Amino acid sequence: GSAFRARMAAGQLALGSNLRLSRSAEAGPILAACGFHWAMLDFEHSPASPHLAHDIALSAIRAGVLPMARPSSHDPREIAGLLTNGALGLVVPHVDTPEQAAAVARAARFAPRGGLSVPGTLAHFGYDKGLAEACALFNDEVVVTVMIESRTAVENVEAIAAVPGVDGLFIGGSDLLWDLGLPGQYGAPALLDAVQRTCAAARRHGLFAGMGGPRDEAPWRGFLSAGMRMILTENDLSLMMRGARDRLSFFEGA
Ligand code: 3PY
Ligand code: MG
Repeated sequence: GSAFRARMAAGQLALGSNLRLSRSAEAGPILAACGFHWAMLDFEHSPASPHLAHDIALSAIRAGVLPMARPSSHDPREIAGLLTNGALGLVVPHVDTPEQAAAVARAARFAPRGGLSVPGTLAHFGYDKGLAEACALFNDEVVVTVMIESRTAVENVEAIAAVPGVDGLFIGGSDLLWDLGLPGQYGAPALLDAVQRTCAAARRHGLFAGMGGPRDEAPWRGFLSAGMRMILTENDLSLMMRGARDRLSFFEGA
């Protein structure tokens, strides 16, 4: 996570893709070759098994792509399974309160900074480090982001940003727009307002802000100028469909 953190500290963009389909350890090196900085291993909205955290995450780290897992819950046991098997970051869905943020932040680091259960071996940094050294390094390297994706979360965003151990705030545009009664309306002023509030809270507390969302460029201009830096560009399914449609339309028109 140190290369990712350096990009955030310098105000640069960190570009990621959500992996919904990819099940192979090739995913990380492929994303690296395309210029991506991070990947989201999605366990909330994909049928992937937690094996993915091991198979994809470790090769992604070696390729220079930060593997961030999105768990399906806040359960510390699920979070521990993902992090101790290879993921080096979290994008935790539906964090609405500072209490929830504090609990997931604790679940993501080893003592004394948290309550993450210590495995026999931690493979993220190679197999030559002692366990104590690897766990201390993990505590510094892991990147913990919480998803702001409801009206309640936006109301609490300042308090959530103040929670120790939270590194970034990540807006879930789809869920937030649904909660606002504006499904799919990425150009809605209410979303830009939530983005600006989230970016301002992040700045005040030394965090970074990120989001995923629309295909259109117009809303992105507002989100980027508000300070969004950790960007979920799209997912492997949509990338494949877009590439396939481009290619097929060439042959259909030939
Ligand atoms: C959302 O938009 O709600 C997501 O969870 C993904 O970005
Ligand atoms: Mg969501």
